[in-house]
Order: sequence, then structure tokens, then C-alpha cells
Amino acid sequence: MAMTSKILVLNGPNLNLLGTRQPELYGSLSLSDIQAACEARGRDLGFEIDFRQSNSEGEMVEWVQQARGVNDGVIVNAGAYTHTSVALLDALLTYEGVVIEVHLSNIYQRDEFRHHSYVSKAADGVICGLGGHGYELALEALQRIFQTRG
Ligand code: CA2
Repeated sequence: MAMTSKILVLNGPNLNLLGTRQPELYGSLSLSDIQAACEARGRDLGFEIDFRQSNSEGEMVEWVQQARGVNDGVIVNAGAYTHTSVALLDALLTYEGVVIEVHLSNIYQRDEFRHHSYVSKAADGVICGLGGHGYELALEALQRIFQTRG
């Protein structure tokens, strides 16, 4: 019988506002739409998806700590904490599973301060600029990585 991999999908500050403002930057999907798409794709891939959002840096750090020994992979869109949070980086560096960083927008086309990501230092891969579809691509990447690593 195939094993179910457990994936934590972590979303940072203000991503709960998706679909209500700035569609030119972040697309028209709500975070619930993205969650539904992840759960559907996750089912196809044999993943159990734990999809979360927090506006609090401390809560995100705690969730990453709790993922140790529980989740096989973490997909993280840390929102603005991407560019500021050494605490989140340190938590991700202690996590032994696979980390994929996702951004809806192409952060390299935007303000200079968005070009640097602390999260990237702990990420096995980074996907940005593809809107909500990036999350599904991250799930597919995880499946490939798990297959390859055995
Ligand atoms: O492109 C991304 O996914 C970001 O992580 C989004 C963050 C931003 O700070 C990063 O530089 C790139 C911002 C998320 C805020 O989302 C909103 C959505 C709708 C309305 C207002 C904010």
C-alpha cells in the first residue's frame, strides 16, 4: 500500500486578504481557493495537506518547529516575513524535511527589498511569479523529490 506523505502548507501575513485587493499583483484567487486546489492536487498525489495561515511570526515559527518528525515536506509562502525573518529561517534550518518556497508574485520584478529572501537559504526549491498555480507545482516538485530520494 502506498504511503501518505504529510505536507504542511504555511502562509504568512496578509495572505488571508487574497482575492479581495491587489489582484494585479496576486491574482483573483482567494486563499480558500488555493487551499481547495492544494487539497485536490494533494489527493491525486497521495498527500495529506495541512493548510495554514498566520499573521504572527511567532506562530509560524512554532508551526515549523511542530512539523519536525511529523511532516514530510513544508511549502512556505512567508509573505513579508520572507524578507525580514531570521527567526523563521532558523526554525526552517532545524527542520529535516523538504522545504519549497512559493511566492505568488515575481519578487524579482518588484521592490529591491523583496529581492532578498531569508527563507531561500533553507529551501530546497523556490517557485515565484506563477500565482496560485505555484502551490500545485510545489506539490508536484515534492512528489518528484520523494520519488527520487526513495
Ligand atoms: O508574492 C508573494 O506571494 C509574496 O510573498 C506576498 C507578500 C509580499 O510581502 C512578498 O514580498 C511576496 C504579501 C502578501 C500580501 O497579500 C495581500 C493580498 C491581497 C491584498 C493585500 C495583501
